[in-house]
Amino acid sequence: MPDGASTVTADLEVISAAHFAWEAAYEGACRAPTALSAALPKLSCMTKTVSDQIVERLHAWGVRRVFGYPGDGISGVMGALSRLADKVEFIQARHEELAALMATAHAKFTGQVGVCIATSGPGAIHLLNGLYDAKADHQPVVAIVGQQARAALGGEYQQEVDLLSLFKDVAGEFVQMATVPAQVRHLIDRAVRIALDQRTVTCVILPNDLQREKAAEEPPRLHGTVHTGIGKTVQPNRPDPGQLRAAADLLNEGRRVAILAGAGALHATDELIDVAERLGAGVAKALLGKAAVPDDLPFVTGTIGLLGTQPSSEMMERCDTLLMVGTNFPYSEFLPPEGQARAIQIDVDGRRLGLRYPAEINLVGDSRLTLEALLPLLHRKTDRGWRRDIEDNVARWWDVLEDRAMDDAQPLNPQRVIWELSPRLPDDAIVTCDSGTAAALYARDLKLRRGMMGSLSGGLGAMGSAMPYAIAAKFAYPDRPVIALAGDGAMQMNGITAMVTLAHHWRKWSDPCLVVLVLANSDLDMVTWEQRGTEGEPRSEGSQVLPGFAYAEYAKLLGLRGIRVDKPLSVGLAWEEALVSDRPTLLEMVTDPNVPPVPPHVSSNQVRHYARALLHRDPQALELVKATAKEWWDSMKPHPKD
Ligand SMILES: Cc1ncc(C[n+]2csc(CCOP(=O)(O)OP(=O)(O)O)c2C)c(N)n1
Ligand SMILES: [Mg+2]
Repeated sequence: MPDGASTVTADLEVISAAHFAWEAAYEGACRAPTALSAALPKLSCMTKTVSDQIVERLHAWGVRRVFGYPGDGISGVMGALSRLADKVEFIQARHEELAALMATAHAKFTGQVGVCIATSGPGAIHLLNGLYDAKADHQPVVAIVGQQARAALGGEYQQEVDLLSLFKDVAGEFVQMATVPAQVRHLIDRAVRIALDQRTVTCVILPNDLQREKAAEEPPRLHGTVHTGIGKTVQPNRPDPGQLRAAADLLNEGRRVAILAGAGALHATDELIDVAERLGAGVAKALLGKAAVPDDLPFVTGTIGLLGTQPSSEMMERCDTLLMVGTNFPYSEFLPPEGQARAIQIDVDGRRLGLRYPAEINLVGDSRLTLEALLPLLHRKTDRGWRRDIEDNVARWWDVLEDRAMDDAQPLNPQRVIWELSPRLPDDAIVTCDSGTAAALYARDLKLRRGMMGSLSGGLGAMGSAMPYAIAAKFAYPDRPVIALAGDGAMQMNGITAMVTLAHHWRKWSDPCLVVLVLANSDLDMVTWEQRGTEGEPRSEGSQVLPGFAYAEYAKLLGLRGIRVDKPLSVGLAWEEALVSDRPTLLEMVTDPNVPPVPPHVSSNQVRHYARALLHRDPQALELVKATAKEWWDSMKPHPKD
């Protein structure tokens, strides 16, 4: 070895020995006994690390809570989070996927950026599903992910995963790995800004050795450095007057106007109601827009689509004008056929205009501001016949749903479980929902009133979202009652472990009300029905039936309340008890898997497949025929509005 090389190696050893000594002193001082730390002003004796800088920068952006799980790839940031706990609270999830789902829910319910944090390798991989949930539902979420030390990268090191490639799809708008301290400030700034501006997922990858380095709080003012700042983007979000005029003319010419509202219209309740009143229109809602207009208004036709209502379907079939507000509703078969309706679409993101229905006028703008600007240009429709028809349909539909909910089942009719909840929902309730029949019941049967919030994993439809969404909602609004609607499959997937987090934290909340409804039908029922309806396959015991689990007893084991209900008359009382309980309550409702989650339109194909499933000796054939016949009769028999 040449002389020079051995000197360099020796120097490196001295430097790294000094670095580790410094690190140990730093960690030691920051973890010193309370009396000593109290005597020393926090951090003042020590140099600020990259990790401290990251937490402080997130705090400066308004972040007050992050959800995650530790590991040695992210230990530096975890240390900073513990030192700066008075600035940013760390919520430990049971699994990184739950942390990412919580970050998504935080963004959905607060409008702020959600932040999740995980270690390198397995921790990072676990985040993915929750991050895709945020991406699919256009929520601003930043993932902070650890990585192995810089010197090890490319060496097939333990827990080394190519994270830039792994996150390239989900965080396509912005994913970067920090390599020097001077880069960190702008990476955090850009990750937050882009997540908020583009309403998407961004990711910052931090090698673990970098996390302990001295922060470069302000990069040197040199060629090759970046100097970013904090400060939200203010968007001019109102279309130009000419476009608005054209949109108003089109709406004024229409005789049968239908409005479809989505998640982008959740903050435009008054404006939607005013426009609908003026145009004599009905309002249908995409699933994520369920809380945009209350379900108790007579012209609100409810949700649209596979989980939608009959009045929404009928309105879409007969309208001559369609106003789509903040929605990316995907299923074209539930929208009017092309050419039937003249359409206008409003969306903040121009990329999503003209995507689902060929609209004549496409307005880029915030839904509330755009509707507000449109309103004075609209004439009140004098012919209210179309509106009367819609209101009659809606009133009749609620009667049908009530009849269906009251049909006998073995032992509980799941529709009744939700039907009994609606009038008991506290005014400021937040409802979270899982994939499965819970989503169909939430969509169709639940009556959300003004002031309530509700959400679920919409675009991704990920099972196991109701519990993490509910816990995140409770952290954001500790004084509001939260209700999670989940299937037993979703509980077994991850809800059971999320209950441990709930049991750990609930005492901090000013209102302890968090009710977990478990639809205990011992089946992956939504998919069982899909297999019958679309594939003609009978229920396969091996794939569909769930192992038994005592959900209510389990809640009690955790120190929570657990109530098991298997009698129809006890359903309402159980809701009442749970909603006033002094602690979170799990309601295990033993529901009948043979009650069909029927779509408003059963296509002839579906009927054919369904019949084939029965002929193939579906084990539940007789029960299915009986339950389906009851549902059909409820929709056909005369009602007071007929
Ligand atoms: C992570 C994930 N895996 C699988 C699915 C497919 N899937 C959608 S609903 C469902 C059944 C849910 O069963 P359960 O939670 O028991 O609710 P149920 O429909 O029985 O009320 C399945 C398997 C999914 N959406 N997400
Ligand atoms: Mg189930």
